[in-house]
Amino acid sequence: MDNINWYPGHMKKTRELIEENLKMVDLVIEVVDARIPLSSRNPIIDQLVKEKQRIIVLNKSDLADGTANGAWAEKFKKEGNLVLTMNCMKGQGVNQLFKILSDLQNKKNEGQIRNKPLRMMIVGVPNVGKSSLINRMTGRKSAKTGDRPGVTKGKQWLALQNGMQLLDTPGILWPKFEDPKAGLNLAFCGSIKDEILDVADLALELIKVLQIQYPALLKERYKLEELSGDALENMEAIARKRGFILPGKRIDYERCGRTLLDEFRSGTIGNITLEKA
Ligand SMILES: Nc1nc2c(ncn2[C@@H]2O[C@H](COP(=O)(O)OP(=O)(O)O)[C@@H](O)[C@H]2O)c(=O)[nH]1
Ligand SMILES: [Mg+2]
Repeated sequence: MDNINWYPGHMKKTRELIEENLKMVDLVIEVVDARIPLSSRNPIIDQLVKEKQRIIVLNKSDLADGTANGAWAEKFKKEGNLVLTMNCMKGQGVNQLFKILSDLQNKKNEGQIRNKPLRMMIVGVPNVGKSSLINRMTGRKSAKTGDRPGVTKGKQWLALQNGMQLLDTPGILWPKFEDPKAGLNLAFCGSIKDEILDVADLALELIKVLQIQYPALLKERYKLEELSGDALENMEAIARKRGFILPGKRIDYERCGRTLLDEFRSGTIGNITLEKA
């Protein structure tokens, strides 16, 4: 996870750097988390990218709801983007991505005497899978660590096997931390530090969402006969089922919360998309 503390001057600088980098590329690959396709977008991404050709990558699609992935892909397409559903951890979708890129490359060089390589950059908020995507595209084991917001001076191009050029460092954008709902979604998905809320409170908020959006998965995973309308009661029922009980028969909310969050983040509860298209 990128531990960046965003402050206004920092955001301004990032914005300027990204705008500068954008001038040099033919297209932008915007990576979002398929479980929270709205919350995981930078609040001013459209202002930044403007009319530049864009590919939206719905990443971590392996953790999201398949039906929702399709609906989000449709929605983003209707808005004029090229869209791709990917799993950058496993490399799923990389071939389709290269196919799209090669079509764009052909379009760029149509009627040209000398072929110029397609140039692109990857942008997104922290933790959506930008580095994983770079690694998949370049075929390297590990891309650069020590990410910086935007992209700093001394930028370098990574040559892809097909001759295209990718900016070596992704543009790291600030998340929607001013929108409380987006903040919670990002925290559920592990994109911002758990410290904003304690683990038990965060898990309780997650239960509130899941008991409405995915009641069957919640019941099934924790072997609950029925769900209460009250999230705290559900959390306590889960804790009892799992034996998260402290001396004096007190509920171990902390341990229960930790388990719930871990199981949600790893996809163990099921394929879940928290935001509907
Ligand atoms: N399940 C799953 N995990 C992913 C996927 N892509 C990346 N990750 C994981 O998400 C975390 C953040 O990925 P990273 O590439 O570092 O994100 P970045 O901060 O945007 O560069 C890492 O633990 C990755 O292994 C994906 O498609 N599916
Ligand atoms: Mg990274």
